[in-house]
Amino acid sequence: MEDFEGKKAYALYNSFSVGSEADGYKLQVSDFVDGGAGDSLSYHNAMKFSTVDKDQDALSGNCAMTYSQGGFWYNGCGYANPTGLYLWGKDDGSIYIGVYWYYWKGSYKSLKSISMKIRRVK
Ligand SMILES: [Ca+2]
Repeated sequence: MEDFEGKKAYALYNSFSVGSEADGYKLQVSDFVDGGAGDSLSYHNAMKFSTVDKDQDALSGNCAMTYSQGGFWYNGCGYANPTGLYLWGKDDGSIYIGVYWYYWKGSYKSLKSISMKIRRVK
């Protein structure tokens, strides 16, 4: 991930998998290794994938609709929001709608980019 000042960091998870459609695309993530970004994804472990029109989060309301504005494995709601609104580095004023990774820059500060890369291990 990268911020608008050109700083970069990453978070590595040695175990990552996504369940079937029937299982709500449930996330299984563990074995975090810090690349400077901190661990914002473990909070989302064992959550199903939610979107505006498919609420499978742990909040009584709908995270994707009310706060995060994206699709993700929302819990109640999230410490990571890579598919949030693109706010060009602006602070979103504590409404949690931007692209953020909480344990790196907080949940108000929107990042320039977050990408997820997955590779098979033996
Ligand atoms: Ca909900």
